[in-house]
Formats: sequence, C-alpha cells, structure tokens
Amino acid sequence: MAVLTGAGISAESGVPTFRGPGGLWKDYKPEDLATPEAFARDPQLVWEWYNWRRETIHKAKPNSGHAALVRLEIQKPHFTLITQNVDGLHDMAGSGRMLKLHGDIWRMRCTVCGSNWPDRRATLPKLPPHCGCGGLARPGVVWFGEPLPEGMMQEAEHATLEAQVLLVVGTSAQVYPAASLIPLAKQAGARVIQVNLEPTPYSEIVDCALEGAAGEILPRLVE
Ligand code: BV8
Ligand code: ZN
Repeated sequence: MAVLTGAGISAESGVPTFRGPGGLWKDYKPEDLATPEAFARDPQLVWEWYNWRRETIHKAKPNSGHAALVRLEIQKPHFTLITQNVDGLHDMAGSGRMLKLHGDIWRMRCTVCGSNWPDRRATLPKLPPHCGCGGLARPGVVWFGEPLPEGMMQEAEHATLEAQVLLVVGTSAQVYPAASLIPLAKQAGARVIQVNLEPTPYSEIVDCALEGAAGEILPRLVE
C-alpha cells in the first residue's frame, strides 16, 4: 500500500494550505517565494516567510488524519507514506516508512559548503541564518524549478508500482512530479482512493473519490 499526502492533511492542524481557501502565506504566493530566484534576489524576505511558517507549524500538532495513517502503517505489511509536506507532522505523529519528496522545513542547508543540519527552533534568532563556515543557509526544502532529492522520485515510483492500493490525501494534485504518481498507480492497475475537500484534476480517474476532511474520513477508512 502507498499513501500520497499534501498540505490538506495538515489543514486541520492549523497549517494553511498552499492553494485552498484561507490560502496563504501572509499574502505571498508560494510560487513567488519558494524559488531559488526569489532567494537569490532577497534571502531576507524568503527567510522572513519561512520563519513565519516555522512559527505557525511549530504550534501545530498532528491531527486524527495523521494518526490514522500511523495505525494503517502498523496494520499493513507493505506500506510507504509519500508526502509533499515539509511540516514534519507525519514524523511527530509517529509515521516511520516515509519519503519526503519536497524536503523538510526543520532542516537547513549551506549554500556555500553544502552541509545540512536539523534546526527545530520555532523562531530563528538572526535572519538570514548562516552555516558554521560563514556561508548563507537556506531551508532544507525543494523549491519550484529545483530537482527532487537524488533518487527520491525513483523510490516513490517503485513504492507506487508495488502498491495494490494508492491512497491520495489532501493534495490539489497540481505539483509535479509528485502528482504523476496518481496516473502511474492507475496505469499499474492499482486501486486509487482520493480523500480531499474538493475535486482535483484526477477525480475522474481515481476509483473512489471521497469528498471531505481527512481528519474525519481517514479514521473511518482505517477502521
Ligand atoms: C521540478 C516545498 C524539474 C517548498 C514545494 C507547468 C506544468 C507542469 C509542471 C510545471 C510547470 N511549470 C513548472 C512545473 C514544475 C513545477 C510544478 O509542478 N509547478 C506547478 C505549480 C505547476 N514543479 C517543480 O518545480 C518541481 N521540480 O519539476 O524540477 C527539474 C529536474 C531536473 C533539474 C532541474 C529541474 C519541484 C516542486 C516542489 C516545489 N516545492 N514545496 C515549501 O513548501 O516551502 S511544492 C508545494 O506544493 C508544497 O510542497 C505542497 O505540498 C505542494 C503541493 O501542494 P498541495 O500539497 O497539493 O497543497 P495545496 O494547497 O495545493 O492543496 C491542498 C488540497 O487539500 C486542496 O485540494 C484542498 O481542497 C485540500 N484540503 C484542504 N483541507 C483539507 C483538504 N483535504 C482534506 N482534508 C482537509 N481538511
Ligand atoms: Zn557552510
């Protein structure tokens, strides 16, 4: 079994989604700030945005949707959680076998020497943060226009091709290559179940489109 999650599974934990209503991020569009160009142009602004997101996410706790996926992982001998989220709530909930396609907001990477490290402080004392080598640090996430971590997509495709069932939760299925896992699962003959507040571009091809909140539907689905 494989599960693909997006920002929608964290919405009930108080973490704003990217494209839904209550949308975003202190009046910035993610596509404008979550890019290497924006960071090169104005690292201070991008870091203010990420600092605000870190503060927001730090207050959030995993919800019943995250918890249901942990129970599912325990029940299923073959299970892979593939997440687009960078908030770390699946980790906090106790998920184990997880692929973080877009990185982790609680990790940093040096733009000079390339070293990377965890930093879980909700608010950073100094913006922008720097590496021990003095180089400018960046969030340990994948920005638009950047490739996913080496081998990550291959691992996600492998897990998807092995799965009899792909459960897709809380994603608008607009960001690639993550969204391509949905048609890939269908082509491989898997049954695809979608749990989302609103229809997505793949609502027509999934086997079962459950419209509603992940925090309500997932616990019932898992039982
Ligand atoms: C790459 C990390 C190549 C940063 C993120 C034109 C066409 C197709 C593709 C492209 C194109 N132009 C550019 C591209 C490629 C681009 C892309 O897909 N753009 C999109 C916008 C069209 N992709 C990339 O750039 C990727 N890289 O392609 O590299 C390459 C290869 C080699 C060498 C060089 C380059 C990188 C993409 C990763 C970008 N990083 N995040 C950060 O977070 O700070 S993406 C960002 O969007 C988040 O990770 C987020 O997870 C992701 C997807 O969004 P969703 O998770 O789906 O969230 P969203 O708000 O959209 O939807 C939430 C859904 O939940 C809604 O439907 C809502 O109804 C629902 N919901 C709400 N509440 C609930 C709920 N459901 C259930 N219960 C609820 N309670
Ligand atoms: Zn460094």
